[in-house]
Amino acid sequence: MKKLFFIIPAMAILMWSCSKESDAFNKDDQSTNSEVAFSNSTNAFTTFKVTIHNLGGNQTYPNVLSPGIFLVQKKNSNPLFKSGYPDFGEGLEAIAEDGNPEMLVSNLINNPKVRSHGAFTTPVGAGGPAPLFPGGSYVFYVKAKYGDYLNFATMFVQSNDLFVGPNPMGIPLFNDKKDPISGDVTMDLQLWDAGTEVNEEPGVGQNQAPRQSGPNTGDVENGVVRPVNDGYSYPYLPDIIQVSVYPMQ
Ligand SMILES: [Ca+2]
Ligand SMILES: [Ca+2]
Repeated sequence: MKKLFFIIPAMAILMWSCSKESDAFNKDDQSTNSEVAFSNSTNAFTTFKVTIHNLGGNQTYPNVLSPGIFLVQKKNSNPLFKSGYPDFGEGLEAIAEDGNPEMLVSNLINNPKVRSHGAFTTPVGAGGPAPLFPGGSYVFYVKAKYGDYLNFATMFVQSNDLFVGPNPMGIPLFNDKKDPISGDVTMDLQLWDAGTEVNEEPGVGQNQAPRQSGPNTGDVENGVVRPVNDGYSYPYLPDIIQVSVYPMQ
């Protein structure tokens, strides 16, 4: 997984030099899009297919989403972050600033509020971990039972520390009748500011991937995680991302 550190530099090559697919991506990574720490399989569980699709949008800079974290979490929990509070320091910052889920995947292993979790890293049809460009999709599968919630976070790439995901309580995977949900959940998403790096103009800032000189580069913010509200304009999320959740038979 450590080669994920090269995702953003590799993306810079892809985006600005139009080179062929970078060899920096780890094509032999066996852990891509996998689920870890799942240990309670019974017939009460339903498997869901989750698809994150990059729709592109109309902004002047390419819409790119990053590899990220996904998890099945328990009701009334917020293991990723709490809105209005500082980042927990467990790895969300590395996703929001650099598109690297490695640290957070490791730190969630023993979290009692997390039923299962993993990283989505490899776009459908790609040979290995890579950013998600317009037209591409990440797909992953989770197992859950009534009372479980889905959460995930993917970097809104041409930013300092913004990510896309549901509210910290997640998306309920079952309705009040205990039936699994099925369909588009895009309207449940928000564009969040991790509060860890001072924002620059999106698509322009020199401390943003893919222009930044390296991971974790930029002015420290010491802020809180909250919906982005910095005076800059951002695309309407349903124009740039679509997320669907379907139960498997
Ligand atoms: Ca920020
Ligand atoms: Ca940065």
